[in-house]
Amino acid sequence: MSKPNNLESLWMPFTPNKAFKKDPRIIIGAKDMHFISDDNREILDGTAGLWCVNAGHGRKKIQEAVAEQLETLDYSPPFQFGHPKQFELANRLAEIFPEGMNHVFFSNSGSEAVDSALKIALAYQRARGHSSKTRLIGRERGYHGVGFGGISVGGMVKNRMYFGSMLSGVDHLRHTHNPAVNAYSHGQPEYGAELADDLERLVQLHDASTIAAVIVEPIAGSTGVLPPPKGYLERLREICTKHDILLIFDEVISAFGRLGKATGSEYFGIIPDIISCAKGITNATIPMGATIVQDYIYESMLENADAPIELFHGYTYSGHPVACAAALATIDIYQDEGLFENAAKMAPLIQQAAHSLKGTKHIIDIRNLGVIAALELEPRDKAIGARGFDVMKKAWDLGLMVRANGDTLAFSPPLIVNEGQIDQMFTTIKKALEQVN
Ligand code: PXG
Repeated sequence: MSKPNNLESLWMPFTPNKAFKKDPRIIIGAKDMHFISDDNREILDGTAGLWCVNAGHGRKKIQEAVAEQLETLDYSPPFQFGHPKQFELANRLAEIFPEGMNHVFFSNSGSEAVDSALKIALAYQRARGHSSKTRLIGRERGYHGVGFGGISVGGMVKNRMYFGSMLSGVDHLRHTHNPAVNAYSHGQPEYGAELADDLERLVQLHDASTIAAVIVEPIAGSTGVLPPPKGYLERLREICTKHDILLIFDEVISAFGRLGKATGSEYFGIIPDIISCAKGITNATIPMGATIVQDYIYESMLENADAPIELFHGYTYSGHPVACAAALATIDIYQDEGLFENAAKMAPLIQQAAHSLKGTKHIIDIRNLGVIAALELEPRDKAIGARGFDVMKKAWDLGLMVRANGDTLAFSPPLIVNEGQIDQMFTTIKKALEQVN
C-alpha cells in the first residue's frame, strides 16, 4: 500500500492537525496484536485501537461473516421492516447482559448509544406518568461521546466549553479521583464511596420528582482511567432505587470483556436500568452501538405509549445487517476462545507489570482494573498534556501504541494479549519514559 501523498484535505478528529501533518503516524495494516506502520514496522497494540478491537486484529471469522452478509443482504430499512440477524443479535446480547436486560435498541456508535439511552430514560419517565422527571445527572470527568446529550452529561471540560449551553436541566456528581489518599491503588481504590452521596445532595436541591436518570461509566476511561472506589457504585445504585431514578451505565469501554466479564455490571455485581455499549460489540470492524434496557422499561413503553410508534427515535443504520453479522461473529469468537476468561487471567499480570513501574521517571500515580492500566505523569510546567503526548510519540517510535489522555498513558490491549506482550508493553513504555523530559 502506498503512502497518502497529501494529508491536507482531511480534518482529523481529536487530533492536533498541524502537528500530525508535520510528523504523521500512518497505519497500513493490522494482524492479531500488532499494527503495521507505513515504514513496515510492527507496532504492538497496547490499546486495542481505541479500546475496541477486543479480539485482536484481522479476525477471519468476522471477515467471512461480513463478506457473506454483503452478498446476501447488504441493507434493509430498519423502520417498519426487519431482517433476521438483528433479532438474533438482540437475543444473543440479552443472553450475555445482566438479568432482566432483554431489550436492545441498535445505533452506530457509543455517542448514539448514549443519546439513545438518555432519550429512552426521558420517554420512559413520561410514558409511565412521571413527566416532571426530566433532569439528567452526569459526573465530572465523565465521557459519554460527543453528541449534545453526551457532552451535556459528560464532564470533560474541553469537550464542553466550545459548544455553547448544551442541554438544560443537567447536573453533575463530583468525580472520584483523589490521589492524596488513593495513589497507587491496586484495582479499586479504598476511599471515596461517600462521593455517591452527592446524588442525595442533588435530590435535596432539585427533588427526585425532577430527576429522570443518572449516567456514569462504571470505570471512567477517557478521562485517564479512574476505577470506582470500593462501595461507590453500590451506593449509587441504592440511592437511585430509593428515589426512583434510573441508573444508566455507559459501558462503551467496559462491556465485552475489558474487566474479564461480558459487562462491567456483571464484574461489579450491580445491575443498572440501562446500559449503553459499542466498540467491542463488532470488534470495531463495523460501526455499531447498542442500548440495552430492563424489561420493565420496554414493557412500560409499549403499554403506555400514546402513539402506535412507541419510541420516536432511530437511525437509518440501526441494526445494519453487516454490523449485525460482524457482531454475531465477534460474540462467537469471544465465547469460543474464552476471551473474557483470558482477560480475567491477564488482569493480575497487567496489575503487577504496571505497578512495577512505580518510581520510574515522571510517574506520579498508577491505576489498573481488568485489562486496563494507566500511568499518570507529572505534567510539565504550563503545558498540560505535552509530556504525555511526547511519551506516546516516543513509544510509537519504539514499536508500541499507547493512548495519551492528557498526561495519563492508558493501556487497554486486545483480550488475546499474553504474558510476553504485557511484559513488552511495560518494558517499552519504561524506556520511552526514560528518554523523554
Ligand atoms: N461512552 C464512553 C464511555 C466512551 O468511552 C463513547 C461513549 C463514545 O463512543 P463513540 O463510538 O461515539 O466514539 C466512548 C468513546 C480515549 C477514547 O482516548 C475513548 C473513546 C473514544 C475516543 C477516545 O480514551 N471512547
